[in-house]
Amino acid sequence: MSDSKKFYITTPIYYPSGNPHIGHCYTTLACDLVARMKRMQGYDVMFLTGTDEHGQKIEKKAQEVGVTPKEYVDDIVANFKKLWGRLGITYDRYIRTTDDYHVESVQKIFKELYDRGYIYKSEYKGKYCTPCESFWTESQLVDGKCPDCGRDVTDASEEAYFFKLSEFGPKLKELLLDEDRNFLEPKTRVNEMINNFIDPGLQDLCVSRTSFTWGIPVSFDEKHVVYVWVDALSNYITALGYMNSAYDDFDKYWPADIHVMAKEIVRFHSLIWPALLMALDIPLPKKIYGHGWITFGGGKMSKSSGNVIDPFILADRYGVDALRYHLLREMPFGSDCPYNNEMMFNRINSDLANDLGNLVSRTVAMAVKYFDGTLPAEKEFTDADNDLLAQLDELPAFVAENYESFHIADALERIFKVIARANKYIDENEPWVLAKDEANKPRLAAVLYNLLDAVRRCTILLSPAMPNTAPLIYEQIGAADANTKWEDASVKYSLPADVTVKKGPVLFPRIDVAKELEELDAMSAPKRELPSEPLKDITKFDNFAALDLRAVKVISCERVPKSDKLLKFIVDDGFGERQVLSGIAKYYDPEDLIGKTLAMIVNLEPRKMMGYESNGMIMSVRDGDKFRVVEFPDDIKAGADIS
Ligand code: ME8
Repeated sequence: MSDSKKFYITTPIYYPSGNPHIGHCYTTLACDLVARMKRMQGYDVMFLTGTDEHGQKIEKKAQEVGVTPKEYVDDIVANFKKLWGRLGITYDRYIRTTDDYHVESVQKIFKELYDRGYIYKSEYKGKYCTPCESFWTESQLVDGKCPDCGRDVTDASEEAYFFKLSEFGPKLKELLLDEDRNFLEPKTRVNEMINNFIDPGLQDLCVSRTSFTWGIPVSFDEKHVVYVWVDALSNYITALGYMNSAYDDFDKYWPADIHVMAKEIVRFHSLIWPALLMALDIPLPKKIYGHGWITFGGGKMSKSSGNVIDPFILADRYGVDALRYHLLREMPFGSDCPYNNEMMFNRINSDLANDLGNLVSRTVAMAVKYFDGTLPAEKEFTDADNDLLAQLDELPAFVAENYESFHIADALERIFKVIARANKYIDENEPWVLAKDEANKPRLAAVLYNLLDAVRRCTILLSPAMPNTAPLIYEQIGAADANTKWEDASVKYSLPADVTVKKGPVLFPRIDVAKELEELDAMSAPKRELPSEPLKDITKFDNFAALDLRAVKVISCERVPKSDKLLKFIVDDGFGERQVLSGIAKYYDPEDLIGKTLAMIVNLEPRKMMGYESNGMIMSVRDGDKFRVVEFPDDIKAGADIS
């Protein structure tokens, strides 16, 4: 295969600090769509995704749940891979930054940059939270305090290595402004990068830290670990075997055709990454594309915002292809897109069930009804076919261009316009009227053949978005699996003249929007953990009024000898002292209760326990399998009645 027929596409490597969500799905699906199209066009594709597994955040998360960072990420990486499997993502390689070969390469890259004079040792100054052992920048602080624990931070510094990013301003500006190159899309991001970062002056970048250990050690100074971006960005070349022997594809696939990501990390990819590559004397990637965010209730959907809609549930309930289509169809080029389930259901109903599903089922049903499923070879084509055919002819180039430039929603919209045109063609040509007269059979056959061929051509173009649906449609329209090449979408009438159709199941059942919304709501409502004691029967107010509930002060408290359950109290009930027993010895040190103001039922009949008389009952509340006394503040007087 010639060099020009290779295509290298990447997603960001995601942080496995939490499970993947719909936001990660969009980038990965968009790349999958383009990778699939390129393969259909005969390209040798390398589609890379993976996970960015080092750093302080992951170190802390692992600590919180009591596992090693590697154990922590292993679990989440398994979920990423499971989700990509479920969504039919056809990545060719999955890189983990904890993979040995990546670690080895990053150490070599760091050393190389140091040897070339682009990395130097200095001091990192920041705001330090001592209990969290974390450095923060001024902008990360929340009200001037540690964003993690809310405590005060102090000015501190640590030894660190820096990358001379400041040297690259002019070259980066030239790169971003190069009209022929079109390095960064969408164009609006170019101005953002220049106005906000390059023109004010790029700062050198801190590339090592000593305040945490979960990272790649700097080979020549082991108390440092490589900090974030040199480790993460290098994945795009280490995964091809750059400075390691795990793979041997660097010369074949580099430079990347496109790095895809959302807008918040465009800065790193369009400034730091090219600067690192220039410093290493490596060719730059051809393009960076920063799409918008899938938002939810106004903010970026993220692991920490707790508003994550479970892609597994959506795929299981509505089908992988419906979910794929919806996400790809909804996200406009370069801007944000709100996610909500109702929009998805409406989209499935209108585009997939109504337009595409109906076109396929009506066309196949008519071929069965009027020709027993096999069209006659004799057909009468007329000028009435021209408009539909012209639209089909223009479609493949438009879709290819727009898929490749990540105007995916526009491409899909256009395909569905042609599908709508085909539906209209049915109404214009009224096959049910033609069928009434035997003399019209050749015309009727031509109408149905045009429709089947339109379905075939549109399905080829849709197949990168809906890879599971395409074969089902091919089967129904008698195209079998012969139509998997992109160029077949440009070929008119490639179905056999006597094509045989086959009725199949409904492709996209209509969704009852109100009912589904209700069911999803019920699923996402937080599950209540019911108390272990069920509610008792209703009782009369008098039964309550008969109980005398008071605040009492604990004068003394000690364990009952030979009992591991009972504590013996002397309490002041406001009128005098009395002795009372309570079965809470397992949960308290007696000394801790002395002086406390507790709740007590004071008019229960006296009872003997372990030889001691108990005059009343101290009230406590269940806390899991423990009990805690009900307490009042100190200023509540002994004997105060509780109602
Ligand atoms: O930034 N809408 O990892 P990350 C659209 N490890 N896309 C979204 C999204 C949303 N709501 N949420 C996430 C990192 N994404 C680094 C990257 S690359 C060398 C290192 C997608 O787990 C989108 O692609 O925070 C975004 O850029 C990426 O996930 C951020 O993933």
